[in-house]
Amino acid sequence: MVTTRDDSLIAPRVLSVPVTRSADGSTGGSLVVVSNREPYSHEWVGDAVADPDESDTRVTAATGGLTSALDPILRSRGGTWVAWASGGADMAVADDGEVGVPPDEERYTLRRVPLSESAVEGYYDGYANQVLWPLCHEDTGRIWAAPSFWTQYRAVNERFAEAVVDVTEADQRVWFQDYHLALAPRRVREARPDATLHHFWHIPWPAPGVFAHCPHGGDVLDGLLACDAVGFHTAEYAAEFCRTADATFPDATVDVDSGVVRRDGHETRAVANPLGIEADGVRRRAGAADTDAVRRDVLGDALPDPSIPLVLGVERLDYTKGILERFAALEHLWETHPERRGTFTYVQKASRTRESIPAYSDYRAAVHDAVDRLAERFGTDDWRPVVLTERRLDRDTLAGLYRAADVALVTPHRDGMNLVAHEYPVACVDGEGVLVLSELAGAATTLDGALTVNPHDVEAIAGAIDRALGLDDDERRARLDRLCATVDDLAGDGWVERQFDAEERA
Ligand code: GDG
Repeated sequence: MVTTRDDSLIAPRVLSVPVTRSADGSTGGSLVVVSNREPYSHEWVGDAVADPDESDTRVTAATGGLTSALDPILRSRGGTWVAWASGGADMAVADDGEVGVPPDEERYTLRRVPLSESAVEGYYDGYANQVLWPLCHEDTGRIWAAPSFWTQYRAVNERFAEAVVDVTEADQRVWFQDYHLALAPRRVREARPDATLHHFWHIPWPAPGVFAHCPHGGDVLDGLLACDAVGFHTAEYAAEFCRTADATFPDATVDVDSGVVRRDGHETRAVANPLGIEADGVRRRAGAADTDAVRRDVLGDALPDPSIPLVLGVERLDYTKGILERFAALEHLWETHPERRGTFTYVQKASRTRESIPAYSDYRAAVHDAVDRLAERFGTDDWRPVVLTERRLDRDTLAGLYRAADVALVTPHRDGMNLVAHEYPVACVDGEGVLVLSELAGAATTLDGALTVNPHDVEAIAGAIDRALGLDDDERRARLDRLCATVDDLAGDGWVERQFDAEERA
C-alpha cells in the first residue's frame, strides 16, 4: 500500500520488478529522471535490527511539486528515476538498488543511490545548501565552503552519474533535477557522448557578479553545459545563466537572446520553463474541506472567535523566505494602526528544514523569538496576534487552510518560483482571498493579480497587508480571477513538454 508522506501506512511486501518500457512496449518516450529526493521511500516499522523482515516496511510517497509533476509522466511513459536512498529500509527492499514503483502498480523503476552519512553531510548539507543555495538566492554572506563539501559533492555526483550510465538505454532522455546535481551531466556526457541530457534548475540563477563568489563555479557551470537544455522558472534566470557562461568561459559563444551557449563544439540551450501545479487537485481538496474544522484543528484554542479573519504564510523555515520581515511588518502595522489590533490573526505554517546548518537553526530561533515578542506586545486575553505551527499538514488540511485564509503572504527575498503562490489562489474556491507576493519570487513573473511588494520593505509589506484586508469585493474577486487564470495556464503537463520542445528546437 502506498500513501503520502503525511499519513504513512504499513506496506505489503514490496516486489522489485524493474520497468523501463513505456506502456506501448517502446522506450521512445521513456525517460530517466535524476533527483536528490526519491518519489517513494521505505522505512522499517518496528525493530528492524531484531527482525529484518521485508514485510515490516512502510512506503511513503513524496508530496512536493517535483514529484507531483514527474511521477505521472514516468507512470505513463515508463523509465527510471534515480535518487538518493534516503529511507532506512530502501536498499533492503530493492533488488540491486532497484524497485518497481508505485508499489501497487509498478509502472517505472526507482534506482536508489545509497550514500553514507558523511557523504550526505558534505554534499547535501554542505556544498548544495551552504554554497549553491545562498549563492543562487544572492545571499553571499551566508556562503560557507568547508573543504569536505566540495570533495563530497563531486563524489556524490560521480555516484549518481554511474547509476545513470548504468540504467540509461540508447534512446532515453535523461533529466537531472536541481542544484544538487550540477556535475553529474558532464560525467554522463563523457561516458555517453550521444546521450540527450536535460537539467532543470529549480532555484534562481544569480547575476554573473554574484556567481563569481562561487568556489568551483567553473566546474559547476561546466557540468551544466554538458546538457542539451537547461530549464529555469523564468527568462531572467535563463538570461543570467547565459551571461554567467559568457563571463566565465572566454572560449564560449553565447547568444543571450536565443539562450544558446556553444562551447567545445557542444550547444546548450537555456530555456525559461515555469513549473505549474496540479491545480484541479488543489481545487478539489479545498472544495471538500470543512474550513471550520480545519481552523479548529490547526489553531486549536488560539482562535476563540471563529469569525476572525486569517492572514497566512506557508513555507519551510528558510532564511530566504522573508518570514522575519513579515513579522516586522505586522509589528509596524499594529503599532501604527492600533485599530487593526484584534481584527485578524496571522498564521505561520512553518516546516522545519536543514536544521544541522547553523543558519537554519538560528533562523528558526529568531522566528520563535519574534512570535513571542508580538504576543507580549500586542496579545490580549481574547486575541493571539500570531499563531506559529510547525506541524506538517496533510494535503487536504493544507488546502482547507488556504481556503480559510483571507490573505496569504508570500514574501521571499528570492525564490525560483514559489508554488504556495500558485496553490493559494486556486484553493480560494469561495472567491475570497488576496495574495501579497514578493516581486522577487519567480511566481511574480508569471502570476497576475497579486499585490506585489519588495520583500525587504517592511513598511510596504505592512501597507499591503492593510490594503489586502480592506480591498472591496469587486477588486478582490477580479484579482483572484486573474490569479487563477494565470495559475491554470501553467498547470498540467506543459512543463515536461516545453522542456523537450526546447531540445527539439535545438
Ligand atoms: C523549491 C524552490 C520552487 C509546505 N508545507 C506543507 C506542504 N508544503 C508544500 C507546499 C508547496 C511546497 O511544499 C513548497 O514549495 P515552494 O515552491 O513554495 O518552495 P521550496 O520548497 O523552496 O521549493 C522553489 C520549487 O522548488 C519547485 O520548483 O518553486 O522556488 O525553492 O507545494 O504546498 N505540503 C504539505 N504539508 C505541509 O505542511 N502537504
